[in-house]
Amino acid sequence: MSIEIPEGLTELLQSFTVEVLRNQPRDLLEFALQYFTQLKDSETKEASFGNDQNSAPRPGKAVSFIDEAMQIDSENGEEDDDDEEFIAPVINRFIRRASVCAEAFNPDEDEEDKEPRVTHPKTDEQRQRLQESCRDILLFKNLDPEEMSQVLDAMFEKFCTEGEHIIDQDDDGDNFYVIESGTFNIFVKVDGTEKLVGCYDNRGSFGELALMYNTPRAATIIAISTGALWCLDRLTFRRIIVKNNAKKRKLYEAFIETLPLLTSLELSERMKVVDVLSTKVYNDSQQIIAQTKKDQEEEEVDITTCSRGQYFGELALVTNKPRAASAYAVGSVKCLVMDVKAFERLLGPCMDIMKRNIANYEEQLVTLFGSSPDIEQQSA
Ligand code: 1OR
Repeated sequence: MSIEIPEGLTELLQSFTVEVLRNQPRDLLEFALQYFTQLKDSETKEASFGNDQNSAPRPGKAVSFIDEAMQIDSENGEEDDDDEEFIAPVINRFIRRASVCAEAFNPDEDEEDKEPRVTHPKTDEQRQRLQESCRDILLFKNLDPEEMSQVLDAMFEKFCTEGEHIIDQDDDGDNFYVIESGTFNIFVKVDGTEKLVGCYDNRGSFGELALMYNTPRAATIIAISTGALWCLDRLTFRRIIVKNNAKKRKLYEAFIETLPLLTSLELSERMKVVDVLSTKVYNDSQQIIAQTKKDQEEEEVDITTCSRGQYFGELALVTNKPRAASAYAVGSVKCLVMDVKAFERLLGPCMDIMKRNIANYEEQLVTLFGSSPDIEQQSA
């Protein structure tokens, strides 16, 4: 007699087990009660939360957290949230496919390590193009040279035609993709209808989520031009990238817990933030972000200084407008950086805090100049 395992049971028990192991609760029954009640609550919210704001495709931008040995500032602003004129961006945690299991990898159960290494031979010219395409891929940034070289060896080229489905939502994950050229639309099903939520324009990467979290594909990706992709197979991705992320989680877990911005996220969501962060180091005076459309004649004015645990670079992503200010390193600075797609996917629940802080920027500018035309425009 065969017994049918209900759909979702494995993932449900897996994610519960992960949370138990993480939290080591003394009263397991009480913990289970809380865990499943919360899960049910968020499912109810998911069902009732509409998403009618469309996200325009955006150019490559990133948000940075400062991770530098300085004093941690307390959370800004006590004032109430008044949502009137602020429109949160599309990102809606409730419409994205729930990836129940945030636990990416258990290094002790490293069955993938026993698999033979994958190598796709390449000409010098191919390898050069590949290296160039992978230069800004955040998921590769924390790899050591040996790991990076194994990743490059394993990658293979795929040319695509206009209209080709590279990934279909709900399929199993096979490869991770790095874009060399071409434009690709991102669709996510909302109430059974496919909705365009973004676009990759000749740069970036996709297809990491299903491989990282062992979940079905969270979006459909369709080529809207001819294009060239570099693909990394699932096993190599897990053996190197996911394993590396496990190390990264250990390294940044404590720091992430101190960030006021992320307090609205659940633990598993905070861990997903760690998974997409990479580190960037800047020397004294080096520019970190550049104000767009700045009048060359205009002199720059020092508005504020951010320190450990604070963040910047979110305004342009939240408002989908050009960068409103430049940021420069004061002394040696280490930032944790997240790209715009991950920002949209993961930080929706943190909007209230960002919104409060954007209001603070306006106050600062009004104090300095008597008005804040740029930011008023941006947050409108
Ligand atoms: P994957 O392995 O699930 C589909 O396969 C890929 O689309 C996914 O990994 C991401 O790399 C990529 N939500 C989910 N997946 C996205 C999204 C996304 N954008 C790109 N992918 N959202 C759009 C954020 C701009 C959230 C929509 C609510």
